[in-house]
Amino acid sequence: HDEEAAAKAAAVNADTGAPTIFDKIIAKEIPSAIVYEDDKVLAFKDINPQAPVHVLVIPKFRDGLTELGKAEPRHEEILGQLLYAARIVAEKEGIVDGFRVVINSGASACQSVYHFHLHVIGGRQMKWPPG
Ligand code: D5M
Repeated sequence: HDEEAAAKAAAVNADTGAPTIFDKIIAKEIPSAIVYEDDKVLAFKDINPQAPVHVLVIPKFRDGLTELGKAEPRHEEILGQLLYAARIVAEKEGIVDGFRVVINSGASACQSVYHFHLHVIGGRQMKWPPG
C-alpha cells in the first residue's frame, strides 16, 4: 500500500538533527535546478515533481529548524522570508495566479527530509482535500 510505505519511509527518516541532503544542495556539492536564491533562502526544483511546477524553498541556515513543529520564536523572521520567497518562485514559474504551498511536518505528514522546506506546487488544477 503506497500510503503505508510512504509513512514507513518517513518514520525511518524521523528528525534526528543530523545533516541532510539539503546541506549538500546548499553547498552545491550536489547539483540542483535553482529557481531563486538570496543570502538566506534557496529554491530549487523537486527531484520527484508532483505537478508541472514543484519547487522546494529552504533556509540556507537550518538553525535547528528541522520541521515546522519544532519552530521557535527565533525562527519567525526566516519563516516569513521563506513564505514570501514562495510567492517570488510562483511568479518566476508563471503560476502566481494559482498555486499551492505545502509544509509536511513530522512522520505522520510524511516529511522525509528534516531540513525545513516549503513545497510550491502548481501548473495544473489542484484537488482538495490533499491525501
Ligand atoms: O519532501 C522532501 C522532498 O525533497 C521530496 O519531495 C523529494 C525532495 N528531494 C529529495 N532529495 C532531493 C534532491 N536531491 N533534489 C531535489 N529534491 C529532492 P518532504 O516534505 O520531506 O516529504
